Amino acid sequence: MSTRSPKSPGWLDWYRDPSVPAFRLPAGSVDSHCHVFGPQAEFPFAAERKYTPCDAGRDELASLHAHLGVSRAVVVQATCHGADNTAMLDAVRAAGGRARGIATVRPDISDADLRALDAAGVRGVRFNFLRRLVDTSSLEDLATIAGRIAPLGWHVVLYFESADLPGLEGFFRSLPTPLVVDHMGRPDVSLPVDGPQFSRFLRFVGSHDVWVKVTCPERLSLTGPAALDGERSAYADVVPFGRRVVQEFPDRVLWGTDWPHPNLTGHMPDDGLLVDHIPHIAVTPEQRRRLLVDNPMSLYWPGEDV
Ligand code: 0GY
Repeated sequence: MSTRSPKSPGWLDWYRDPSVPAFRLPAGSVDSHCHVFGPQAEFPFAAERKYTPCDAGRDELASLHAHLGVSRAVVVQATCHGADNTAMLDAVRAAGGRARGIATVRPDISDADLRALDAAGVRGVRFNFLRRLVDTSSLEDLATIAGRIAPLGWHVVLYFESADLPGLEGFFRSLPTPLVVDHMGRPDVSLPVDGPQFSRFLRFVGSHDVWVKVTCPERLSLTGPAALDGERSAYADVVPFGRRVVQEFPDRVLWGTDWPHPNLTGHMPDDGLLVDHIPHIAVTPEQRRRLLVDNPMSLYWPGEDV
């Protein structure tokens, strides 16, 4: 039995009453980046976690997706659950084939356990380099994990700060799987979109088998959610970055909500507003269809119809 822990100080709960987006998601749209937290009483958080969130379970995630018009989901293991993937797997199972999972595993995981994860719908592992979230495993351990999962056809999801890319890029290039980068590599959006930092990121993406999640404008934005010019162009300072990635790599971009939005203390986004961000970064119907439907289907449900 676990002891129930209080939320981390300043923790903001997810938005309870999201607006109806003005932008209608195309049929078959996929949320390629979301999490579940607990519920703690059923799925205790890991002892080594760096934060204690509010509960945000699979049923609440399903309700949000129904509200927004999302058809399928990729549930990414949240760091508060460590390498205990049971809450994430429960959410994937409950979706009956319409969800996939991204797990956290240790290098000594057995082949049988890896196969069981695969059968349950897991298609990748996440390597997290944010020290505020995890005590990152050694590169040696991560390379071992990548070698173990490559035969399954899985990919590695990378979460890093843009300032850390120069030091990590060589390691990333050595990995034997496709790579999927969270939140556009967390650019500093106060810097120019065509400046050295983001240009380096785009070169990395262009020179390797890298997919990019154009996610988390709310996490990256300095201007925040206020609508500008009477339009719902919230998070306006992030728009040029998302738009640039979508234009350059239309076949390798993914979109997601990041619900229930871990570790936000300034403001909690209205998930409806996040959907309304999409047409600002994917400006043509063709770009939107690839971002929301074709790309995630080919990565997570290859060969399946929408
Ligand atoms: C995200 C971002 C964050 C947290 C986690 O697993 C997590 O705890 O991913 C963050 O705090 O930046 O992708 O949800």
